[in-house]
Amino acid sequence: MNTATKLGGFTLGLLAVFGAAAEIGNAIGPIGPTGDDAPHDGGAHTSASATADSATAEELPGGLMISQDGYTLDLDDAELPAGPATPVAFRVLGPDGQALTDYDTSHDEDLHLIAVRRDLTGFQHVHPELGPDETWTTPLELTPGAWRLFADFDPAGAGEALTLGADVPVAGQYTPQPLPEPSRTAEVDGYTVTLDGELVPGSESELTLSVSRNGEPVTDLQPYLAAYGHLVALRDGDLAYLHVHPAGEPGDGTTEPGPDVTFYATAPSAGDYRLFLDFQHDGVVRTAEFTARAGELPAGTAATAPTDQADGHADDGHGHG
Ligand SMILES: [Cu+2]
Repeated sequence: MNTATKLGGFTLGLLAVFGAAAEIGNAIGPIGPTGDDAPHDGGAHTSASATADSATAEELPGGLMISQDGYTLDLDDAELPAGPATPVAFRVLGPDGQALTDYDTSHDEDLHLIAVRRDLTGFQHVHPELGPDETWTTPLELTPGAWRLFADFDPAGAGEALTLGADVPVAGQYTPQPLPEPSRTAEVDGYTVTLDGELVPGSESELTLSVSRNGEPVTDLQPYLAAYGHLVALRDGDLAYLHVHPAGEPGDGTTEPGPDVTFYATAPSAGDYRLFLDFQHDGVVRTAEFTARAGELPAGTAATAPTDQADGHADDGHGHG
């Protein structure tokens, strides 16, 4: 493209602007008070967390650590074989070093296990069984590649859920998949799910997902995990696990069984995220996947992508209440 050469001189200026924006982002991001001369990458972990660890822990997205607040995700195996139903076993170790067996139920389950390959494919959300040997077990469908496992649970009495994450390699040849472009529509098994709302860096925002089938809004979604849907959002690049909660519970009068399911989600930074919506209809749980972008990416190209509103298009089937 010859515009590129024309804009050559301009690029340096842009780089300076983006640099400044990155600085601001970093300053706003974690905590604020300590941020004078600590280098972003190196010293930040140790110095910032030492001065204000409780505050830091709350600001950090979940799922980035294998051990947090005294709890550790302890996988039985350092690597796993590929297969359609590979047995996976793990324990959650408590502050006393013993396997944790007492949990407060959260979203209808004591522990939620999320498995995803690091390229954000292969998403699975399962509920392992806690055996008498204090070990959680479940089969997972694993393909070759680098996998990330998240255990999302609420230790009894702790009053707060925790998400620990651990890497596990699956041997074999594979080709990492690129992240799909941001999209507001996902198809799964004949269902169409549309996404309304924006992820906003650094603050909570409302996301509404709308389920239809054959152009008809679905109004008889079934409760799943104490809501009419369950949403997991992971940040592209490091798989930070976002805090997401549904608006209302089935039966409390604030939420309907479709077609709209509303969530509140907080994106910790600008960037791309992969959203995984689990919903249940006709007795089957399905997952609709979206890429969503929070804020502006310093990519120049994406912001002006020619995917305007398709207004000229006949917009039948939309927005029936
Ligand atoms: Cu779950």
